[in-house]
Formats: sequence, structure tokens, C-alpha cells
Amino acid sequence: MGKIDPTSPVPKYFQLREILLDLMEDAELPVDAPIPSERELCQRFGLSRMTVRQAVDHLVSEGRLYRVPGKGTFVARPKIEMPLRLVSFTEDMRARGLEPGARDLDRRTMPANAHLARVFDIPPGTGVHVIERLRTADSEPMAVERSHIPATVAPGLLDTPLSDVSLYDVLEKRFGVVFDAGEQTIEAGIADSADARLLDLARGSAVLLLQRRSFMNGTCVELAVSTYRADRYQLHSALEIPRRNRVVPRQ
Ligand code: 16G
Repeated sequence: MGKIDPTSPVPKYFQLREILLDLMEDAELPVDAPIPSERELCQRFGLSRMTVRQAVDHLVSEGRLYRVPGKGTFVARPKIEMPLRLVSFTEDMRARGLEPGARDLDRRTMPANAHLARVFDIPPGTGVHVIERLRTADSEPMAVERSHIPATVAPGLLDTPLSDVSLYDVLEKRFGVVFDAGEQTIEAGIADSADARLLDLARGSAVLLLQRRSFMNGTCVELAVSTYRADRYQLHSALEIPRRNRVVPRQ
């Protein structure tokens, strides 16, 4: 097991954080296992209570540990990597071996305001379906999704039950909508009280706010405005090498 190096310029709490992360990676501390108590950690690593608490607080706020009042601190599940591909929630969850779910929260058709009219390139006042659903993975709430789809693209869509059903599947099978391009904006946010309740989060928790536009033949067909749990999702992306740094192979 790692040791704290008192001569290192790396703060001691950070060293302890690294040691605990290593233990989690080596599966010595598997998911849902309790970590040693503050007192044990102080004794084992010769650290003050304040330093130990700082390391543990960090890991809790990073979503790597979770606290159960009166019981202790436990190892959290690894976060899900947010797909940067145009896949449906259903497809993504199934690929991870999780059971996708959708709970219908609200559905209505509303006249397009100026913003929606611009996004979909339709006259203001034209009908737009708004479908609000709570998405779950193995019954655990993960995201609140609000999909906007021009009514002309999918007339009668709201008559279809959309609980525990893939919207993209319905769009393809019933309305011939197959997306061929997409773009997405992701930003940090704070859960409002309604989303916090739905997502089983404390009010004011960090969330990821996503706006996705999905296109077919150059026309935007879906605008999804979604709130994802930041304690369950992380972003990972490959990095492109800028042209100036590319290694030119020798002849
Ligand atoms: C994804 C999409 C969402 C879409 C949903 C359909 C985001 C970031 N992504 O979650 O736009 O409505 O898939 O999933 O919002 P479904 O086919 O499983 O209903």
C-alpha cells in the first residue's frame, strides 16, 4: 500500500486521495465497500483528522465516494462516459449492459416560439411536440430529457405511449426519421428543485445541461434539452493533434 511522503511538495491530503484511488482501482476497495474510518486512516498514514477529512471530502465531491449518514463512507460506482455519438439513450444503456427506462412526465404540442421556429426553420406558431421524460438505467434516475420535434415530422406521435420505449425507434419505424448528423452543447449547471427531485439529488447539486440537435437531410428534426446527473456522468474525448505538431514521417 502507498505511503505518505512528508518531504513531497504534493499536499498530504492529495497523496492520501491518490492512495485511496489506487486501492479502488486495484479492487481492494470494490464498489459499495466501506473505506476505513477517519480514525483508522489517521493512524495508518500518520495524518491529522483535518487532512484525512480533506482527502475524503474531495473524493465525495468528485463522486468517487459517497456518505451514508450514521453508517460511513463507501466507494461509489464509476461514472458513465457520456457518449459523443448520435446514439439513443436506449442503445447506449443496452451497450453497457444496463436496462434503459423512460417515465413519461409530460407531452404536449405547442406553437413554435421564435427560438424553436429558428431551430427547425419553420414559421412561428407551427406545432412542435414537447416530450418530457425521466430516463433511468436499471431503475436509477439518470437524466430528464425534453425533446422538441416539429409536429409535421411526426404527426400523431403523442398518441404513442413513450414510457419505456425508444423515441428514436418510434421516429424511425413510424415516421421514417433516421438521423444522419447531430451536434451537442454540454455545460455545467445546478439542478433546480423539480429536476433535483426527479433525479434523486439534493437541491443545488451539480448537473450537466445538454442541448442536442439531431438532423436528417440537413434539417433539424429534434432539439433535446436535457439535465444529466453530474455525479453519474463524465466526459471523455479523444484529442486531435493540431496540424503544426503532427510528426511528418521521414522519407
Ligand atoms: C438520447 C438523446 C436525446 C434523445 C434520446 C432518445 C441527449 C443528450 N441525447 O438520450 O436527444 O431524445 O436519446 O432516446 O439528450 P430513446 O430512443 O432511448 O428514447
